[in-house]
Amino acid sequence: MNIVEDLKWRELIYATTDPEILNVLQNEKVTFYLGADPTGDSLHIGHLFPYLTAKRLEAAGHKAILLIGGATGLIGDPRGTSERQLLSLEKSLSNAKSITAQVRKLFNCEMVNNYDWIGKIDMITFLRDYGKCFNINYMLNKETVKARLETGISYTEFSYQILQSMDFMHLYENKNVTLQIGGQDQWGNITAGIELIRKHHPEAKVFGLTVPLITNADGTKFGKSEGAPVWLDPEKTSPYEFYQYWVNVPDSDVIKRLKQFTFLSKEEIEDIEKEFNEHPETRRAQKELAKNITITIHGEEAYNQAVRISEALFSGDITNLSLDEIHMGFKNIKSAELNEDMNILDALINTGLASSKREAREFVNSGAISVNGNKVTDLEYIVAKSNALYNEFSVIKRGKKKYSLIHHN
Ligand code: 383
Repeated sequence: MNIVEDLKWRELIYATTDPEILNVLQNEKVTFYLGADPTGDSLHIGHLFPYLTAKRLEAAGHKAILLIGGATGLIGDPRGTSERQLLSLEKSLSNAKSITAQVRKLFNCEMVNNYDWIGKIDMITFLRDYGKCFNINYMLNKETVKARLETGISYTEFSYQILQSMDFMHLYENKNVTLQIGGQDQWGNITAGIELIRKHHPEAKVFGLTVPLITNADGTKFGKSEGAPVWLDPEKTSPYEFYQYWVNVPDSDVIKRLKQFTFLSKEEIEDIEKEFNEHPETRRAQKELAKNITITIHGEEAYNQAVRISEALFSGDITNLSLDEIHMGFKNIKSAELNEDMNILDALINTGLASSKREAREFVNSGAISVNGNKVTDLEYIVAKSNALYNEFSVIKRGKKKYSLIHHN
């Protein structure tokens, strides 16, 4: 399969400004760019999708330039229904540094920061050379601006499209960039850039390509785990949590995600899909997805660790985990603070694993309870600090899936 067939098969193309770009991508080598603003100190998996698409283009022989919006980040791409809070210059610079390092790990390509050219343009040049090329009506018609006319939009955010257009032109003139890619939400900014370039260079052949917005089959927002974004920064989302996110992708989305987020070939994915259709219960599709993407982002070692933590938590025997691994595995699991040793029945109630003494007794009697991997059948059993892992943690497990962590003070 050539690159265009591959992109189409994976459903990675939402729109192009001109279908001619598809011929160009198959028959020529282009230099393209993708930008991100340093609004936070880490990218999340929503960003990852266009970056992986960029990697596919790069693997097909095209040259990628990744732009960090040191300047545009100070202005704010209009979105939603309210104005963004301005970022301080320090915050923007430090975010840009973190994000650059993050992208560097994924990509070994040229990176640029638009602060380097936009930061140098004076007011008069801005209005004469750029502002003059933008018709107000045209600018008002951009979806992101239109969506804000009711609730209000500052002149600052309104101007954003001009800045992103300046980037495209700058990169066209200086780096021979002829294609900008981005998410569906970037369509207005990308097309504005093409218009600007054409006004200054009527002969220019420049293109835009957008990737679709990812949606979950059940209508929930993609890329969030319990309301919080799944970050690429391992300090914000541990590799274990990251792995868990992918391993828990519902059946309805998993084959799509394999196409969008992994570099597995069509044959490999079709093979997984076949097994998935026959035996979805093995969850091989989810495991392959989680493996692939965790290795891409965090490396092989972090992946192995994530699997080890998952297996330990599944079996309830966490005695082989390091203290760090226990912390990772239990980050989102409720822990109970114990100031003194406690009888198992009280501990079950304390951790919410049982709602009454009667229920707690039933669980113990039926053999459903284990502490640190050992089955507990004695109703008088004491959950003691002296038996705790690292003298700090005890894990109570009820049945196959329910756990609770006890933190002994
Ligand atoms: C700035 C200057 C440029 C080109 C692009 C930019 C950034 C762009 C933007 N992008 C989003 C961001 O930074 O705001 N104006 O959060 C997201 N991107 C990518 C992709 C996406 C977009 O970083 O759809 C998701 O990740 O385009 O929302 O010259």
